[in-house]
Amino acid sequence: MTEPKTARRCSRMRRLAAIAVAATSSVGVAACGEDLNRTAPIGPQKPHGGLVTGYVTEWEVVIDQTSVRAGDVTFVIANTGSIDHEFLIVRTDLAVGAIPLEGDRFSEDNEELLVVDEIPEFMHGTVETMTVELEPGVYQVVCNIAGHYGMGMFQEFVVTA
Ligand SMILES: [Cu+2]
Repeated sequence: MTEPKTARRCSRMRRLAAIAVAATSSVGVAACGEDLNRTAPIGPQKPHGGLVTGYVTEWEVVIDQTSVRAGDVTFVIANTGSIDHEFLIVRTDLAVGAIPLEGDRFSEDNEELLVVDEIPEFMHGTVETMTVELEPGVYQVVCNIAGHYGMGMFQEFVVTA
């Protein structure tokens, strides 16, 4: 039977379409849904990953959900402040806000953390989007421009299996 193969491909397309829908506005994706329902009577699987929207400003990082399931996670982040900021995803078991500073920022070479990905410094009044595949773990989303982490630009972020 070729049905499982079709379902798998469809599921992947649905996930990609879901991200596109969330990140932009609306695109029709009905065709796959019917197919999937027919081959998977227990109902469509919840897609992994997700969409996180938020903003950076003086002096905080705010996101609309602090926990998502592992997978492709799209961040849509606005800089609503009056100066430039950046948005780093850091995997670490260090307590939120407690990454040791060297001077006025933390070392991104610190062995106790891993900068998984980042939206580099971007202008106030602009919005940036980044999609990153995240494994289960504890992360912090932060700004590490000189002085900013110490001023409070961090937020815990958890990825579950
Ligand atoms: Cu900043």
